[in-house]
Amino acid sequence: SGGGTTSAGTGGGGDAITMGFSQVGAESGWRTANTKSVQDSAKNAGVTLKFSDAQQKQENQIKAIRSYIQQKVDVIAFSPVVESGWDTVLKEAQNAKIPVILTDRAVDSKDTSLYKTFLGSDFIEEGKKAGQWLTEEYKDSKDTVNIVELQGTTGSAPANDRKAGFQEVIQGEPKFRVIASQTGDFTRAKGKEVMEAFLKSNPDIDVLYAHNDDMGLGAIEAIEGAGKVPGKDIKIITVDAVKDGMQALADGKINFIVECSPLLGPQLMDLAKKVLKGEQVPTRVVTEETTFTQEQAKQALSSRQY
Ligand code: GYE
Repeated sequence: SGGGTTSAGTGGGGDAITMGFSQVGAESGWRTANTKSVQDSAKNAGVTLKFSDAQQKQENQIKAIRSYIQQKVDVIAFSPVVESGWDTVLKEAQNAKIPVILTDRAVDSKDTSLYKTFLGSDFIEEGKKAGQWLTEEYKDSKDTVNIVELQGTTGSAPANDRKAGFQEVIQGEPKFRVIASQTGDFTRAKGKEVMEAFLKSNPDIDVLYAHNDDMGLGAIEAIEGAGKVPGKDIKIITVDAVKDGMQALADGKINFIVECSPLLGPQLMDLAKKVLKGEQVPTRVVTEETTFTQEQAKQALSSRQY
């Protein structure tokens, strides 16, 4: 081939790494904090970031990944909106010899050689923690506990797993009844809308389990609109622990939050560098997280980063 070509190729700057990152969307406070974490840490790590927002649509993510392959980025990272349907595009990346790192959400591909590692939370564990708080809260009660559930985005790993983990813990006790369960797409608007419908068709709701803070916050508006007191008439459990959620917890409108950390950026940049150096990385990196009661939220609020 022709010598001396001065190509404007992306990998021209010696050690500099170019990462293509396909984000789920901007559906929640968690997501906003996650995007900021990825962008800030790319900057700090000297990684050139090509970023795209898929607006919660898988087809947009597939398009973005294909364009990163075409642009010959050094590494592709993405947070898959749903679990299924990734094999073809991941194969394309593999054939182009571009390593892929999953962040935040998992894929259900049988062929685990399609990605190098998966960095994110254990969503089953989060669902279990939500269930454990509930069983403890009602341990002295024999009455039926009517639960409604606001699920995350249909087919997403956190929706599937937060439901499954919760179910696993409460199913041993017949007094716990999930009387309605629907997706609220992880958004405040949809959480409010679906909760309004729940309240209309179920006069006797004791507990709301929302798969994220934002849907819980939307539901609080619906509950107040129906003349009920959130946190008292209807107890509320959510997941994430973003600022607005923590504030509502401290104010007594939410009863318990299971933390899910969006601050994945620094670890992601670290993993990308290692992968590109050919170093061994663990196939699964689990984020460390805690839970918050109302009292703990009051203590923690001022020091929360997101
Ligand atoms: O809990 C929710 C967001 O995938 C863990 O996505 C993430 C979830 C998070 O929209 O708020």
